[in-house]
Amino acid sequence: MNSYLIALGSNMRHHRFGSPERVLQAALDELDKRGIKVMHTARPIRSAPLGPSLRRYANSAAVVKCKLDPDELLDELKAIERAFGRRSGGQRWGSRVLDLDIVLWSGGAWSAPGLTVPHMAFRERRFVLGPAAEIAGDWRDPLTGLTLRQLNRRRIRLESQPIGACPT
Ligand code: A4P
Ligand code: MG
Repeated sequence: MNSYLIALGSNMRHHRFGSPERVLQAALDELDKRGIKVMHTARPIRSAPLGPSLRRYANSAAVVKCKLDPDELLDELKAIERAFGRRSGGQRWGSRVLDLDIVLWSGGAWSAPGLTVPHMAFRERRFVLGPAAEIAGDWRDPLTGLTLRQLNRRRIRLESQPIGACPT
């Protein structure tokens, strides 16, 4: 069995499910329906958009278990994004009904065209680290050796530095 930490994001309403928070809950239900067992889920947070989109996001994280390898899981996640009406193409980091990213994998690192685990940018993103640390604080990032709790604290410290301050 593989365990994964998945990041969920939404900043558009869905015609059937409704608000971004409800979209995230519906996506978790869909994972379960597809045999991807949802073990823990973080409370959704609201976050200011990073990038060109103007709409605020709902973000969350989940620990899931399944037999799938990372590339197979990514195929499932993309199929769910499509089923929720997400279209490929469009503006990078534009608004989206649903975004599902693989952040961590119990097997460590995976690198192939189209998939890098750990997710390349997660260490810089409070909207990923906050929910992730809530449900899997002791999980270690294989690249830095730091736990999600440590990465989240570090992220918060960096953000509270006064502008121009030089960390020692
Ligand atoms: N890909 C490579 N590694 C992974 C991975 N570990 N997990 C590839 C998932 N996908 C991975 O991703 C583009 C391609 O990355 C995929 O086809 C896959 O083969 P995508 O999800 O289709 O597109 P994207 O999300 O626009 O691109 P990207 O670079 O993954 O963006 P992010 O990192 O997901 O950021 N602001 C707030 N507040 N909250 C957000 O959730 N999200 C984004 C998107 C921007 N601003 C945000 C948020
Ligand atoms: Mg993404």
